[in-house]
Amino acid sequence: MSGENVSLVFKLYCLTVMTLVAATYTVTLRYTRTLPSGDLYFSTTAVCITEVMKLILSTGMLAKESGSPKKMASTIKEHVFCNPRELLKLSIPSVVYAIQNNMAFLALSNLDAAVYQVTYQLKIPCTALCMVIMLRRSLSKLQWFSIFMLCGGVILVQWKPADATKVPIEQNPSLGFMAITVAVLCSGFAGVYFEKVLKSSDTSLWVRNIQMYLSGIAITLMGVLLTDGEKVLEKGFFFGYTPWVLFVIFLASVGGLYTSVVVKYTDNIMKGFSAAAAIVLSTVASVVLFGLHITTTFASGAILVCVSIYLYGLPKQDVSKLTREDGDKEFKQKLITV
Ligand code: NCC
Repeated sequence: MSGENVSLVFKLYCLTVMTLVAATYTVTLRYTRTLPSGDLYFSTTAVCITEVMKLILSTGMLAKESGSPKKMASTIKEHVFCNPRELLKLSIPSVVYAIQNNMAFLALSNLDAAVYQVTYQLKIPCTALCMVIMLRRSLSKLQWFSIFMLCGGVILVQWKPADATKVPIEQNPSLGFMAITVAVLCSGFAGVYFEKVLKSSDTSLWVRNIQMYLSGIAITLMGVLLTDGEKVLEKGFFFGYTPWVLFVIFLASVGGLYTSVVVKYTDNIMKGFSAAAAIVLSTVASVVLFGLHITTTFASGAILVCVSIYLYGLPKQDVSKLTREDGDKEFKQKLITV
């Protein structure tokens, strides 16, 4: 399937699943890190197992795409075993994502999930900046304005008063905010780097994922040894694992794969805009279907999100940037169709 002929319904489906999984992931991860029981699992091992899961799932997807085991084996041989240069190229986002994924655990061990989700939205302008620098995308002043408006809108839409119930663990909010800052920078850089590599050749998404997750396993395993090595040797790799921890790993794996599909068929800025639209639309659907009561903060955020989408899609006036116009029109058209 090429980016052009995949249906809009499929793109919408992937975006919606990605957004719902991300919301569930953050809340569940926070829950598993704040339980009163002393048997807290090692977060580094969960990040590592997630990479293993994503490798297995991507190999399954490649098998489906290849059609025959023989074809799949030759693809893996050509792109993985006989291509150390490409493996090395993909190890860069792999390291950065490994840091980001570990930072999410650190942040959610020290901050409320709602505070985390709101602050994490700074990744929207950060990603746009990376796209301008790394992909040489040009953005008009109005598009920059709309990106910051989107960021503000998503913050308002997701705004919930921090959970005042006392958690039975010690927290360090400064450490939590530091972890979010690092995660925001990592998300912007790694997302755009992966998109650049993916779109600069015809190599299958699943091959790119396999290349990235292979180094991901090695890097996150190193993270386990360096951070929790002694304790893991003493208590075991899977110490403290409960069904909830397995659920976090499942969500992280599925969410990661859907993210890669979304980046393949849209782009990193569109991912931010569409995820925002998905949050707004799903809440509006809940109002219609279940009579959910919406707050003034949500309504103002939703208006900001809609206006920002409209502004981002407006054609640029600058003649020197006409090459981006078609893409922008297409972007606007897609979001209007949504
Ligand atoms: O921050 P975000 O994504 O950009 O992080 C990308 C996540 O996807 C994984 N990934 C990326 C590319 C690829 N080819 N394979 C992958 O597995 C990375 O390892 C990284 O975990 C978002 O846009 O908000 C999003 O947020 C994450 C997550 O909520 C945040 O990182 C917070 O911890 C979502 N991940 C999950 O829900 C599991 C992602 O779907 C969307």
